[in-house]
Amino acid sequence: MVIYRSTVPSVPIPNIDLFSFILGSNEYNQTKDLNTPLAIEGETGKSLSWNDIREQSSLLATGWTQNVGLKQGDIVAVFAPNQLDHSVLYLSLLGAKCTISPGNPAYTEAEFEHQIANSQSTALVTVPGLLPVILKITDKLGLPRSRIFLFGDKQVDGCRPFNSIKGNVMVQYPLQGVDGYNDTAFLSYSSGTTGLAKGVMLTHKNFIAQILQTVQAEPKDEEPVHDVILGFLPFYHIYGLTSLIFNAYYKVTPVVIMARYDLELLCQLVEKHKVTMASIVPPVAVHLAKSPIAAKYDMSSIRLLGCGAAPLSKEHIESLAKRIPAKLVQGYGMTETTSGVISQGLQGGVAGSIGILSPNIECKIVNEHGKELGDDEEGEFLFRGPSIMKGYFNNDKANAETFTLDGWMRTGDVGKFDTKSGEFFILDRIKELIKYKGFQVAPAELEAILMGLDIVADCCVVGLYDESQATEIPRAYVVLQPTVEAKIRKCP
Ligand code: 4UW
Repeated sequence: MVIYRSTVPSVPIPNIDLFSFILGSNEYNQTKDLNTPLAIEGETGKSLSWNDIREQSSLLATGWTQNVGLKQGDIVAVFAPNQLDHSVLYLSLLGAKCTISPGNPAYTEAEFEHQIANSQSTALVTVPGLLPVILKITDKLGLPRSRIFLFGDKQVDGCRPFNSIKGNVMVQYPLQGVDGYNDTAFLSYSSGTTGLAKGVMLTHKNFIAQILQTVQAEPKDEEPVHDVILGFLPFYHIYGLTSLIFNAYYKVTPVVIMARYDLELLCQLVEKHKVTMASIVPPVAVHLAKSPIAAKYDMSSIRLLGCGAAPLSKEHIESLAKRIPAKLVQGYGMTETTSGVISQGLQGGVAGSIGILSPNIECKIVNEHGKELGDDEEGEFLFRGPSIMKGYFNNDKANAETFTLDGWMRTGDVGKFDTKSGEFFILDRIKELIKYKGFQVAPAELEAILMGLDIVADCCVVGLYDESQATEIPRAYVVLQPTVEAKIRKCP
């Protein structure tokens, strides 16, 4: 049996809470100017420095406890497009020893309701534009408006801006009474290998491991670079949450925040802020490579593009390189692995590979009967290590299906370890999941909508890959009710 381990030495993970880990002193924040812009709102240029974020999140942490009455372990749902003070909100809730359940602001009403009810959230933060739909749900579920908070500075329909509840003393860290190894920092939603979205319990340790593993894998002998990151990946999704908030702020790297993806604005911001790094997904790579918009701008400041969340073909990699001569590194991760576990790293890798294992992470590859396979053999990836989730929230069945008895987590992704290059490749997906532009689409959810229609007797939704856009697109196969079928047949 082969257990793959990283070629990079392991790194110890301290038992501390994530709030204190990010805000406590480290090798980066001891040497950088903490009063310069760190979070920069792309459209307005408004910004927050590391010191602003530290002070505001610490005051707000006290406010959540003293002025709102949130208690350790309370779950707070957050639905919003990327905001300037998203990091302040997240850190403040961690400072108040709460668990954050971030969700997609583009959800439908049913999806919002599923997450709010399933997570058992006792408070919620959103933007005024989403209030009408959120209030319909929270009123129904009995979550009072005194527990619904808003980004911005306006009170709307009895819901307060969260900035108004700041306390007047800063919370002291390290926090007392938080078990970083076991307590859940984020309850993110993912459909995993089957069915509807489930709460993924990610501990403080999972995030700290993810950050330290990433830092550990970086080349040590390079001159320090003053990077600026472009941040359009959503802060609710694990890829954006780790790369644009926790990893960036741990290393005090400025992030230019975009509320949503827009190619022209993206290019303008790259030019204006001399962006050096961006985390992207395959459809964005295709846009950047092919769109005449991108050709109008100077993108030469970009030195590094990280791409993941779905496969990117060699052809697309080559056409992007012609337009942006930056290093493109591919990575692979899941919500359940707290982001990247295999990555080409800054040193790059073979085109089309996903790279090498992160330190601390173990991988094995098995066939459909669970038999362990060896080098160059294709099978399902299983992982073990400190950034792998604690489990699904209140879902023994899914946990039993996902974890083996000796603690390996199944991924539903098929790949191999290629001996020639020494790198991993991802080749297929055997789980019920469609990736549309990097976003999760659960076939079960679309099937449930179709089954709700009177004319549908049965259906099945699958993802078909569209090479031109580098994304899967859902396709439904439907069996109509016999009466409808008969009517159609009668049509001339
Ligand atoms: N190639 C093919 C890939 C790839 C992939 C993921 O929505 P989730 O749960 O999570 C993500 C996370 C992506 C990510 C995080 C950190 C990181 O460094 C990185 O690389 C730059 C990417 O998307 O979906 C997880 C599922 O997405 C597929 C795969 O099926 C996985 O189970 N996936 N990365 N490079 N497929």
